[in-house]
Amino acid sequence: MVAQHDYAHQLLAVFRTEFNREPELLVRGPGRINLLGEHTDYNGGLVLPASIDKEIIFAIARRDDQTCRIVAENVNQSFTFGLDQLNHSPLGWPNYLMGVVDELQKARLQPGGFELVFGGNIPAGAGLSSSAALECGLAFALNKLYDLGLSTLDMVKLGQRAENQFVGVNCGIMDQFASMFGRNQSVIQLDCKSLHHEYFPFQTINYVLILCDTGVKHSLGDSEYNTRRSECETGVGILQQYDPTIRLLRDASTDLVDAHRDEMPGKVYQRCRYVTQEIQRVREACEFLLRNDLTAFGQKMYETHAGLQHEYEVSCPELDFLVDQTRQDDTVLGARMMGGGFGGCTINIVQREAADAFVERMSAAYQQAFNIELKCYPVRITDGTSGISI
Ligand code: GAF
Repeated sequence: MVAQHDYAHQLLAVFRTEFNREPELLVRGPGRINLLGEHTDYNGGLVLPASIDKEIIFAIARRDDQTCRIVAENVNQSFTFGLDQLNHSPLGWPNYLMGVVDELQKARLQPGGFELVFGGNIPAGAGLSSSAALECGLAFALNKLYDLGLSTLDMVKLGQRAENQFVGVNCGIMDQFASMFGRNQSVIQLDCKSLHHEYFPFQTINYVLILCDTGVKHSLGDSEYNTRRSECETGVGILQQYDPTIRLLRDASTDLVDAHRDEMPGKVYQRCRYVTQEIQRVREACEFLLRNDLTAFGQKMYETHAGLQHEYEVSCPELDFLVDQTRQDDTVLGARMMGGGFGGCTINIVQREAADAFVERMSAAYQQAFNIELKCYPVRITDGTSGISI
């Protein structure tokens, strides 16, 4: 993969060829990782994501009519739509962009047409939120170009609504928030109920974050995601009978969930218990970050994985295998599955000098067990969505 600076030049060249002019603006929209706090966002709980150096770059300029012409450089596809003709596209990627335009229009903001070339280095299907990067990057660009007056938080919420409503994926707010609000060398502790957020230092001088991509995406992922959401809502409904102030699972403690175990279907109890414990884990893990104790932090990652595997049941054999491989490895501080589950990546904190050996070992073991080539991505925590100059 070419360096991003070179890649931005490449996009510029495509823009000039395609549209015979210069772009007015270059924007980078990063993907995200999540260190802890999985499946807590839609329960109003705490998450701990960060934006990373896997990103989408946008070269964009206004048009003085209602036409939007877009080129997706990575896949060598183009798509044109009118601002008053937002019809779902079987190509997939245009829907994230049209979703943003749709939400702007619903908010009675009127961007004009535009010409756009975008592309980047976020691996497809790895669960690094290329969708949030697309939504946030376009919202940021149109907000700037058309002076729409949206705040950063407005753009986060707009991106999430685009995904929920136009794309039809019922995600929480974590991915868009991380893509927009990321900060270099920090993780964001986001309270998904109040949307209050705080940055915690994540210094990785001696360590490197490595994502191991299973290369699988089991098809039951989407339906199980929705099932988990409704199991959590069922749990809230039961707890509410005893404490009407409980609106979301984040309002309940693990003790309260335990106290009402007998009133809950077994699976609902398991889900509620995991979520309340996971929220508490994020709180404790942030204390470790303040002390720069990545060893203790890493143990929390293993606890999260166990919860996701056995109680929330969103892992899969490939993810469990990759996490198990690290358990006896004293160059790894922590590992767990990351994101919605049923495939995608594990996230690992690995000693920097042992990183190459780690990748070699993991790749060989995975190849032997599943006959799939393991892709590993070392990632750096960066700032969130912003304009760039080259
Ligand atoms: C997916 C969703 F998009 C997020 O909102 C979040 O719920 C995550 O799964 C699980 O933590 O990435």
